[in-house]
Amino acid sequence: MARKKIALIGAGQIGGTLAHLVALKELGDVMLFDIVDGVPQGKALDLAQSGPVEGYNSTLKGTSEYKDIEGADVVIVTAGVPRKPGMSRDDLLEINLKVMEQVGAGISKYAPDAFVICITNPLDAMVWALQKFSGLPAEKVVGMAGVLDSARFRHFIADELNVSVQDVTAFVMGGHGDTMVPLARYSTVAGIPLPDMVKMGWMSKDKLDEIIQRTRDGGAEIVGLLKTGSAFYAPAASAVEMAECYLKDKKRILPCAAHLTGQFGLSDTYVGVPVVIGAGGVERVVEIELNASEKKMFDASVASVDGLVEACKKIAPKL
Ligand code: TXD
Repeated sequence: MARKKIALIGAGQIGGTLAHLVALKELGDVMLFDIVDGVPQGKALDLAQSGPVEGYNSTLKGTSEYKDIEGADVVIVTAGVPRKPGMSRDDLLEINLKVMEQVGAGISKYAPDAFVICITNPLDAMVWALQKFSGLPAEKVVGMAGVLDSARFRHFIADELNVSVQDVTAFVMGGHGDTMVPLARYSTVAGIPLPDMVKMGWMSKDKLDEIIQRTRDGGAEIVGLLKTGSAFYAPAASAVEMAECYLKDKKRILPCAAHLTGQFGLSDTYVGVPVVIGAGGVERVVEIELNASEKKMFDASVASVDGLVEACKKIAPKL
């Protein structure tokens, strides 16, 4: 069986880590793409040279030409610029929207059958635009945020309770950002919902609320520590998990920014919801029931995503 091909658009912090993880897990051969000539080539060569030590057989190459992503089975997009001091949210939106236009054209021309995972911020608006620019079926274009946000939630809970992260599941919905909705009721320790853990005296309600807030601020906490750049190890691991589900038809249920067509009362919106990921891409949206306060938080989160999408439409009227 021929190896799968994984194209990584953007060879920065996350792109390089993605390449390493894909090779370590032998998910396929890697084509690392960036507009900065030399960086994807240099990172790919460095990673290829760790192959003999690690014992992986993936082939890693770097390029600055879209034709080299031809036939990719999976494309993971991290291309874009980060927000710099003095740059407004709209400035960032405008720049990264142009990047999505280029990337969408490249994917549409050379990898129209790929499963595409977008990571670039502002995530929910960028994945929405990338799907439109690429013209790929919406079930084949998803955004990565929920897996990362719930991994942060899981880590904090496991750390607090001194239990294995493997036994903690967590659910985070909504847009990626301050308005994300961590759902305690649907998050569990060995199947026991978190509110029950509070009742059992394992954790105070205040501590749980503090962890929920820390999860919401998870990205900013890391930016604050690193000072330059944002998180990249956990974001890369999260996207690789999504890619693996698709390539191995695992049908796992993961929170992803997915295209909604009526679910949760929303249409033509990308927002974080639980979905089944398998060989068909997003095979099903899991429409869980939200209580009144959860619904209020989710609606507020959707409204902030809508605001970004409206701003995109103003910048690029053809969307
Ligand atoms: O949960 C999530 N979705 C996120 C999102 C979690 C963490 C970080 N998140 C966002 O991912 C972050 O705000 C950025 O928008 C992306 C990528 O983060 P990374 O840390 O990898 O950024 P880098 O190191 O700046 O890498 C971006 C690369 C860089 O090498 C640029 O040269 C390249 O993108 N770039 C391009 N590549 C291809 N084509 C174009 N047009 C282009 N423009 C810049």
